[in-house]
Amino acid sequence: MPQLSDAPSIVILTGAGISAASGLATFRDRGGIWAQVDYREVATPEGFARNPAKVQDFYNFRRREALAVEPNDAHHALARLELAWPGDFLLVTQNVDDLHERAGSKKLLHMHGELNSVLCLKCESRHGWREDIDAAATCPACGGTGTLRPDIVWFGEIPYHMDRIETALDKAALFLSIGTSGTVYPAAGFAEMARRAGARTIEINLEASGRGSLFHECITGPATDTLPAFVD
Ligand code: BV8
Repeated sequence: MPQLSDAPSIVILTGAGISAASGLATFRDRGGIWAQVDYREVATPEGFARNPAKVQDFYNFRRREALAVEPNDAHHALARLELAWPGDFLLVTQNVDDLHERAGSKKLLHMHGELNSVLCLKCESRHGWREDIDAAATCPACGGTGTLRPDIVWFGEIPYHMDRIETALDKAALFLSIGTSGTVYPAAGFAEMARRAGARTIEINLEASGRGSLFHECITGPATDTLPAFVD
């Protein structure tokens, strides 16, 4: 663990690898989600326009799956780090599950949306949602039927909270990249942005993601082991 006084401001980026030990599949590892499903069919606005039922089924399945699992030691370690951190703290997750908040994280932004939220295509309202979305689902705000989509940022859409994230990266003294392959932009560019702004950058991953020049340090192994060791 670095001296806390050396790191008044921290930004942490998490990806699917942090939820792997809870039982949720990652995307690009062997046997991952994108090895089984074509992302263009289920995670783009064009795919949704072509076959909304297929997209709803994909997210209904993942919503049910995420509700059935529990946060792991890595999620809990980050919640403890937030409590102990003396300076500004921001946890940015690419994950659409709610395991960070269920572990107790509060200073958290979901840049790719959330499985437990729906977006109405008619009135643009957002609502907490833990059920399947089917063709009969009704928008709680406008009463529209069949107008709800998962509140997920698909490829080609603009990720959420970018202004707040970029402001935090600009003044970060420490940047942690945890359990992400760093292949999807703009998140894949955060380490470089933080490093350029003067942050110490650390990758914490099962194995090095091969982006060594971006990081001052790389800690390898399952996040459930390495993160508690790093934090405590
Ligand atoms: C945008 C939906 C403009 C949610 C997801 C060419 C060049 C540059 C960019 C582009 C390009 N062509 C297209 C683009 C843009 C595109 C993009 O980046 N494409 C890539 C693929 C080239 N990006 C976009 O379209 C984004 N929008 O750019 O808008 C803009 C931006 C800013 C401001 C203005 C305008 C929108 C991206 C949204 C994508 N949505 N999916 C869902 O269904 O879940 S992406 C998908 O990948 C996931 O959702 C996830 O969020 C994201 C990242 O994946 P990872 O979390 O990293 O998972 P992965 O499987 O890859 O890696 C897991 C890692 O964990 C591995 O490294 C593994 O080793 C490790 N691991 C495994 N087990 C453990 C572990 N680590 C530790 N412990 C373990 N136990």
